[in-house]
Amino acid sequence: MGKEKHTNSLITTNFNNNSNLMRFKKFIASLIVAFSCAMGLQAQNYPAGSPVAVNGKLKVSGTQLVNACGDPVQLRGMSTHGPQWFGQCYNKSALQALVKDWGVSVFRWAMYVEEKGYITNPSGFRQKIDEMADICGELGIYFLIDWHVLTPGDPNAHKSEAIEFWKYMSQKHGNKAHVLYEICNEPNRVDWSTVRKYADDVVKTIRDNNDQTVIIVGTPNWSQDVDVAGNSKVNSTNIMYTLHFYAGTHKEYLRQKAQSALNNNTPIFVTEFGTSDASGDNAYSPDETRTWINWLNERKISWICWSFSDHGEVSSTLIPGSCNGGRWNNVSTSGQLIKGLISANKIPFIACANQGGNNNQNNNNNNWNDQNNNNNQN
Ligand code: IDC
Repeated sequence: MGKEKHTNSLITTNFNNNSNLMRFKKFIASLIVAFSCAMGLQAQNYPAGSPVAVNGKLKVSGTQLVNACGDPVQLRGMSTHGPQWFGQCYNKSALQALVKDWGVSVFRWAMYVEEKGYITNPSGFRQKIDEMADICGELGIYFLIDWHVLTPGDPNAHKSEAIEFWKYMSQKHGNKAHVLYEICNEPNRVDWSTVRKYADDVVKTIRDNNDQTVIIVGTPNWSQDVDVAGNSKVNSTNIMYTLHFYAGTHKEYLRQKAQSALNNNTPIFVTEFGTSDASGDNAYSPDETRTWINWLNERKISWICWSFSDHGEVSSTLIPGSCNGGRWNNVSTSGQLIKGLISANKIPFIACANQGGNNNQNNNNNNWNDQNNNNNQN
């Protein structure tokens, strides 16, 4: 044996030693993972025909969100309310219904920073986000992690916590095709140069770990000043800017502001809107909501509705008590409207091969949500 060892080549000799062989295998495996990550790929298998399997890792081209092949993509979906208050609304069964019955392609996690949110229990909330990211991945929909800056309105107030949070998230989820980032929900009472200082640092933190994932940056005035942000853009690729509207408050003038931002080559993502006024609880405005949604659909701008919760305020889409009973289709008046709008005039996804998901399906995959919607329990 010993003699044989010495007569073999160094590599073969090492293979005679089990622990070295294991180490070599691990090394090769890590090389494969590193190579896949570098290519923007990931090992996760998304369900055939699902939004992520069809589109893969998203990017930004001009003002447009595009799939891994560069074809335009419009995501439509629902946002949580504050998970610190409505945790019972967010679990696998809820997500399955949102995918199957509502037809969402994106789910947003509104991680309130204050108001009994993240800073009260960072590791607990991080763990919950990890779980939700896994569930969305299993279902093949995009998952938007929202650092929900609201009070105070200056995102720099918790910048060190934000940096730590995004470092963790970008290391943990950065190379998954389905995870997107929103780094400050609604800056308010601060100007763009102040928000931009925060954005520059957080974007750098994220880009140290992944250089591709789409990052959506909040804009001043409760994410209405997309035109102002567009005049002095964040210096990185795959950046979009947040536009929010509440149909009972924000109307044509805000669409005009958004249009001027688009004209100035500013990519926009509506990560939150409501059917009510800005309080979330008055002035149900179905006609203005439809006007907005038509406007967004015409421009293939992605949108997410506030909120998937049973809070009982006008903007919440479930009737109070629904979550505890797991009645995910027990919609409020707003919910009825929004559920219809998610499926209406859907812009078909264009199938994209070899894009980082397990895209082994054919062009029928645009029927994915339609088929699912046929199972609607309502
Ligand atoms: C609102 C909730 C409401 C809650 C309040 C404070 O609907 O129940 O009491 O937050 O936490 C936003 C914010 C979003 C607001 C929503 C409606 O992003 O957190 O939720 N809104 O006021 N911007 C404009 C409106």
